[in-house]
Amino acid sequence: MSFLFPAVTDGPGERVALRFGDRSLTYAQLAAAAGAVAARVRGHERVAVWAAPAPETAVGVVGTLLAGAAAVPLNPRSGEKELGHILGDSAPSLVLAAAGDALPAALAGRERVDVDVRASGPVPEDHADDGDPALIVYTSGTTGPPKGAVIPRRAVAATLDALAGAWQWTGEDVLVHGLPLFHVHGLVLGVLGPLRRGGAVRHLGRFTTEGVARELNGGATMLFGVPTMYHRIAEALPGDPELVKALAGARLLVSGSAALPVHDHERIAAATGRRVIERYGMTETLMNTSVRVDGEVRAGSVGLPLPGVELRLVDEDGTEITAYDGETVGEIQVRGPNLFTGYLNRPDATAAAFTADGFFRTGDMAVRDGDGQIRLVGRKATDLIKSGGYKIGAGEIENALLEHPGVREAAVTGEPDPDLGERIVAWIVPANPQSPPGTEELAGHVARRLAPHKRPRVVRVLDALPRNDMGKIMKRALRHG
Ligand code: MCA
Ligand code: AMP
Repeated sequence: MSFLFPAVTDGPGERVALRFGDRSLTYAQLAAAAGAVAARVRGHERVAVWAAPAPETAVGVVGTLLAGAAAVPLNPRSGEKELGHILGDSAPSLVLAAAGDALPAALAGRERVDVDVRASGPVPEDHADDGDPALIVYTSGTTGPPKGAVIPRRAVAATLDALAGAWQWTGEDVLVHGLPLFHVHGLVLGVLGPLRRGGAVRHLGRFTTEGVARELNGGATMLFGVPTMYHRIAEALPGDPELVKALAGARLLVSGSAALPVHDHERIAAATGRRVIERYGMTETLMNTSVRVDGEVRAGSVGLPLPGVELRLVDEDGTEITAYDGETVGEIQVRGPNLFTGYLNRPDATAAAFTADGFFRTGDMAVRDGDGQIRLVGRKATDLIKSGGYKIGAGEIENALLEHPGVREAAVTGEPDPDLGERIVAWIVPANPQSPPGTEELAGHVARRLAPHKRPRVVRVLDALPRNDMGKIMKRALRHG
């Protein structure tokens, strides 16, 4: 395990590793508390972690990794259907949570271990193989329920070390963010990243521009966020000199999970003199490309392939595009130590995701500029929506909507949104045209079954959905106005 987090075992013991609000843990305290978790987890294969924005989540995941087991982070806001699916699919034999956390009924029959950040146990010897699973992270596809991406330990190490090079990220850095801890961005980059470097992370609990200003003005050096967060920062900057000062003084501002609008990039640059760096990744691949801290920063560019990542663009027939012309569009395919090993229990989906020569098909469309920098231009599948940086499959929301008694037919699309990037729009044919269910009713229904971030923001009622001769819904015909 010293392999993943040398600083936890041999590092600067008295230095602060984690801070969540007014609760903080030094490296020595983290090692002791994670050691205690590891003693309970040893011998288990997969362990669920109730991934609230709290130090117990970090201690639970590190303890699980110290024990050589795999952690399955759970969104504490997951609805009953989504949670039921994840638990049924990943079959964790333990659930780790903070002592005070009230867990939902879906977790009732499972053995629970309370994570105590003041507990103490020895750090076990590391017997894990670098191909062993570290994390199972659930991610949405176009149809059906989310799939569990099995992320091996080597991928975590490879991606974090590649980013350290690109960003000159060291143990001196103090990261601030308010990202959720059940996805790669907040958990792998945002928590495991600082711990691998021997640095610190300060989590905001929930994202606010005030929190960002306070922490960056109070010693934090780096900020990670999704574009929605940078949009809210860009909106706040003109009236907030503290925020201007905070961003201007930061060593590094990084955006990812979705495209950062050029307008927001430019507004932040104009107000603070700082350019936000973009990196491009996926749950299945961790990080593929990044702008380098010592390289040229161009709005809209996600930079160069990271060391160790083989990246190619291919056209419709799978032929590699060799042009560096900034205009020939192809699908990004990647290969390297940063990749997942497959979708849990889904050999069919795993096989479909890879080419014969072992490249992962990202489904992201891009061009390559003259200097090799990658610019993303869209996605292959229109049924994948990115809202607030969360990936959301249209199919899973349609299925949830169809379970509402007031809905006869449903189709879900994403529409441009200045704050969220895309907003989820539900087009429904009501069971009773006289009394269609309203937006709040359907949003609440989806939030309770799946998760609040998957709820439709807009509901549009139609007499019939546009269909082609085969009966397939023509989503492109579903446009407002
Ligand atoms: C609203 N809420 C509801 C309902 N409506 N709850 C139940 N039922 C409802 N009908 C609650 C929400 O839970 C929340 O509660 C509050 O109302 C506001 O919700 P919302 O409007 O959705 O939140 P927001 O403030 O607009 O969120 C914006 C955000 C968020 C903070 C930017 O979208 C976010 O955290 N995004 C990050 C996504 C991310 O990390 N993606 C990484 C995956 P309360 O007020 O209590 O909070 S991509 C990835 O990992 C790859 C590898 C990569 O490249 O990074
Ligand atoms: P997820 O499956 O939630 O991990 O999301 C991965 C997807 O987020 C990628 O396939 C991209 O479509 C998108 N993404 C991640 N980073 C960026 C970025 N910097 N710019 C544009 N899209 C991004």
